[in-house]
Amino acid sequence: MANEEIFDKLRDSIVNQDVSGCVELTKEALADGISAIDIITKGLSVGMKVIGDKFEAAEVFLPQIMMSAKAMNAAMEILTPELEKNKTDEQETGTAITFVAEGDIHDIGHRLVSTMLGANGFDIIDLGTDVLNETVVEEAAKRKGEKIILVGSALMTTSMLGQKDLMDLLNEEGLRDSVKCMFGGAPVSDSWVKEIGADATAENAAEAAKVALEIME
Ligand code: HCB
Repeated sequence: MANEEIFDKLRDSIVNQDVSGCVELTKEALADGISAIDIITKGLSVGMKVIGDKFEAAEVFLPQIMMSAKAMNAAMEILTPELEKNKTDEQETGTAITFVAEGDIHDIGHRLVSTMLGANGFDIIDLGTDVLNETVVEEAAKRKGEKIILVGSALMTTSMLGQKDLMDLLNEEGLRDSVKCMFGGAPVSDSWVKEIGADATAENAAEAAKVALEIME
């Protein structure tokens, strides 16, 4: 099967909530020599975007999205060890404190970004989902003086607003200059990141790792 055909089938398996089909196709794609990151960005994530758009258009409902997420998670169980295989043991890369904004439980992209940062030499402190800004600031304060990057995800326009509050809180606590701040998730844009005074954003997990390495240099 040509790669494009496999990517289309991976996308469709997510859109059609075909959990076992998605797992089989993922294994097949790996066996064909396609990289885990391409399987995710060119196949599975495209499917998640399509199902999200269908949800917005009221063509599908929450149970269908949950099944699509189940298919994505099943594929990620196979792909995560592949992503970790390329782990570099570089010293001094720094620590990434990763989290999903308060009120937001979308964690698929967050876990993917955390895995990719770990594979690129960062020590990961994963605070999970629905995280209070105060918790993030507390973790950053404990490590003042170390090389730290805060890596926040928000998938909803509502939870994204909390990123501005986090930047304000870091400023109030005198911590802004001791950490780098990168935010991402579907609604996060370059202009938003500039507006709130953060350092960077990234479209996907591979780019997030690249950008994080650049801004930590
Ligand atoms: Co959810 N949901 N959802 N959802 N959901 C979205 C996010 C909508 C956009 C769908 C839509 O309407 N089009 C929408 C938000 C609308 C808005 O605010 N503008 C929405 C809504 C409304 C809701 C509920 C409120 C629905 C309801 O209950 N009525 C509810 C909210 C629950 C809550 O959080 N309090 C809800 C629930 C769910 C689930 C539980 C069914 C499920 C989540 C399962 C889980 O994560 N464990 C879900 C899902 C799966 C989605 C969509 C379909 C896919 C999200 C996803 O996993 N994408 C999403 C539609 C969409 O995003 N277009 C929809 C795949 C991953 C790989 O991509 O964007 O998360 P990603 O991450 C990328 C990228 O952004 C970047 O790298 C990642 C990897 O490549 N990145 C970073 C991420 N974080 C980064 C950080 C950095 O520093 C840098 C880069």
